[in-house]
Amino acid sequence: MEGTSRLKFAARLTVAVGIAAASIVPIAGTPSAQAAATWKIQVGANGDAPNQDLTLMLPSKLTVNVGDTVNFVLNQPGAPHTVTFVSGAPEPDLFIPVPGAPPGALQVNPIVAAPTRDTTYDGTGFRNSGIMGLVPNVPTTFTLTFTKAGSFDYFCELHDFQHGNITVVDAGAALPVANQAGVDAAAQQEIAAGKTELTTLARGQAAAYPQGASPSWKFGIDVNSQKGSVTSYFPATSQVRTGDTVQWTNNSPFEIHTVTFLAGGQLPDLILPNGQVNPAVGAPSGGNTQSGNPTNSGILEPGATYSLTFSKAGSYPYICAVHGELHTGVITVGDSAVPPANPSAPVAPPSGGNPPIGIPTPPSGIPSLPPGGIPTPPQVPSLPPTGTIPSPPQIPTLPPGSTLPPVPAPNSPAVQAALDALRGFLGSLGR
Ligand SMILES: [Cu+2]
Repeated sequence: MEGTSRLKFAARLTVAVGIAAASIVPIAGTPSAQAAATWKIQVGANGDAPNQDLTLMLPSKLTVNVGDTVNFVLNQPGAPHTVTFVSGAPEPDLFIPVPGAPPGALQVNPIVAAPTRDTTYDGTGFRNSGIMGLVPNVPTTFTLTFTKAGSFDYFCELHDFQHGNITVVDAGAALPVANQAGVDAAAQQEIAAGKTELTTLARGQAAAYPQGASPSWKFGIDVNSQKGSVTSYFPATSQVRTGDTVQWTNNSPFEIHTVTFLAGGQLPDLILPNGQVNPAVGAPSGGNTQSGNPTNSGILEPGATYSLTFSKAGSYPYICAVHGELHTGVITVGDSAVPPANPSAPVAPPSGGNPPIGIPTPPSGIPSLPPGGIPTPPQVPSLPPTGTIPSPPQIPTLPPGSTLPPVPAPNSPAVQAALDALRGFLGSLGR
């Protein structure tokens, strides 16, 4: 079920991003070094529930010998990640302006989307898996042979907190963890800790949004830590009275969501074949009253809120048009259906209630989009009306030993804000 929805979702998106990366030809590298040993790192993992994702490199730290090879293996089909080494250079932007298009038109940066060709790494240059699990033809295993001693950090382009480190020591030197079984055990420990953290987080968030008898309700969307995210409405099921108003707040620091009442209709595609965000998803519609009619919040950026008044008794299922079946809720509306109050008043988004696990605090400080900005269509990264995302002239499969090619600098804070939002946007895709 979980796999199905993730894969289905990834498939929907593949169309658009696939076009952007159409000219990417994965090039099998020529293993050069005689691999002394081959190691495996898992990229990403499932949490305890289908809506819980661990965005981690597993294990986060690994020590190998010079000449050893590491396979970075995507661990969640349909949940995209990158493995990216920049050797101290600036992180490339995930989205870049479309050459020749009006300002605001953005495309996936091929430097990020495509894998690099060179399969060896000596601590210099740019090495990147490409967007595994989303872009067609990008292999879901990224292989690097480490040819020089040193301490090398890497990260995922799609997830803010997903970092790892490979420490390379001289050939023959003793390793802290001597075999793959030990490495797997370390990964399992980190997975277990992550699962515990997310489950605790989900429980805390649920408690922060209790049921109560109030005409004015505050609901939360999503909760994150540095280990992963819980993609849920808080509460997911609830009862309110006729005439009550519910206000949702997107508490994620970097992911987008919607609150979409389909009223029996079909979930619209998120991305249109031409690569644009579907305005039917991205833009608000249907007004602010719910009585069995279709309504849509439009894309809710981090910190954004959306309110609906329920004017008629009934049962109203809703869904996030970004995350699909993985992210749903139900509101039951009735004149006397509200259960006895818990803590009566609606509670503000949690700040002190949760364990101190480094949750970024929404909603203040969250970069909001420039006025009239992204990702609400039609201001969304709109592409030229050619029906496809224009491919950049050439996909930089970087020659061995090369350094990161210059990336177009964001030319304004507005563009930077858009890029940040889109990074979260793409990171949230494929679930
Ligand atoms: Cu969602």
